[in-house]
Amino acid sequence: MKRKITLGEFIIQQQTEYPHARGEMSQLLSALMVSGKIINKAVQHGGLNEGVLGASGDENVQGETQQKLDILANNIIIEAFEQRQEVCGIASEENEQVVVLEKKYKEVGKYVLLIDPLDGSSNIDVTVSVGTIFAIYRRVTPEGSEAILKDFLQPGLKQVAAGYIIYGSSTMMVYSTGNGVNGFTLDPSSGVFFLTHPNIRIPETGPYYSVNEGKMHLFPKQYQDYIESCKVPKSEKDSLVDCRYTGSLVADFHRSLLKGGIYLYPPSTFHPNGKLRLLYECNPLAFLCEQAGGKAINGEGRVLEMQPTDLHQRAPLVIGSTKMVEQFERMRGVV
Ligand code: AHM
Ligand code: MG
Repeated sequence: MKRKITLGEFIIQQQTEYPHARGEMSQLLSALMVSGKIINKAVQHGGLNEGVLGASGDENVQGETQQKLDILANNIIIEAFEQRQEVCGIASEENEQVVVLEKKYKEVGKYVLLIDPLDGSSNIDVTVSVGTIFAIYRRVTPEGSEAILKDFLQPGLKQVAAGYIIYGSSTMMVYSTGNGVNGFTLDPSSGVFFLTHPNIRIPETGPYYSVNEGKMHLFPKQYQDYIESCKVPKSEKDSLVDCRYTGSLVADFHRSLLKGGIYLYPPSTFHPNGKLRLLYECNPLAFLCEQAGGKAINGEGRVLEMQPTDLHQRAPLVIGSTKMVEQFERMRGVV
């Protein structure tokens, strides 16, 4: 039986399709793959690694409790790119300011990297799936200069690549460079990612809706109405839509991507702009979702068209199977 193609081979194959490519994107994706393997090891060891689980005692810029593994994952990725030349700066959910990779800014560094190093970190201590989310943009300032905020505040449409590494019952890297979405599963015995999910297409509709219903009373009425409607079969023939919500966006999105479904993080009285970060969470997943044939809106318009004004800006998110998101839009009266 022919063996599956590895992620490393796939990255090189993609590069050869662009004869003028200098290989930076390949290097960059490889560095993310290696970082993902190191983070995976820390996540999988869980309670065996003394002192790695639990809260760090600090808060991030948004006032949220940082877990020790949040910080570890953040450091692993930043250190990986400090050794390399492809990226001139990193913006992270865990850092108040942009991290400028000083050693490199006089060199090539034509990309900027935006990361949520460990999404779903409230789940780390209880062995529920978590993940690393990443977005890559071409810088807008000239190569050779220091990266500035402007390089990071680009609409999601400008992403040249985005993806995530999910640390779950198996570990997968799912990404897109704007030419479809592919998924790779880590073989724990060889430490190699193999292409297991080529050309992922999100089903037009699906059997699940994902939302934190415990906060339902805090959501705008249109969201409440939509969520209620998910519980009512439209006709006798209609199958029921089940609720699935882990509290890890990356896990809830991954399920919707493969099985079909809709994920909502609405605005609420606590978080008038929703809780999720536009640059580190909404944009990369919106890019993947659209690349897989799905739809992602901020409740009103396309997520990828939003012009960010702030690094840690939040946005509401409704994402998933096209027909389900469109049904939400009809009920919300935005189309
Ligand atoms: P995090 O990046 O700090 O983990 O926060 C984002 C997480 C998402 O993964 C998840 O969907 C959401 O927060 C859960 O929030 P809530 O507990 O309000 O449902
Ligand atoms: Mg997150």
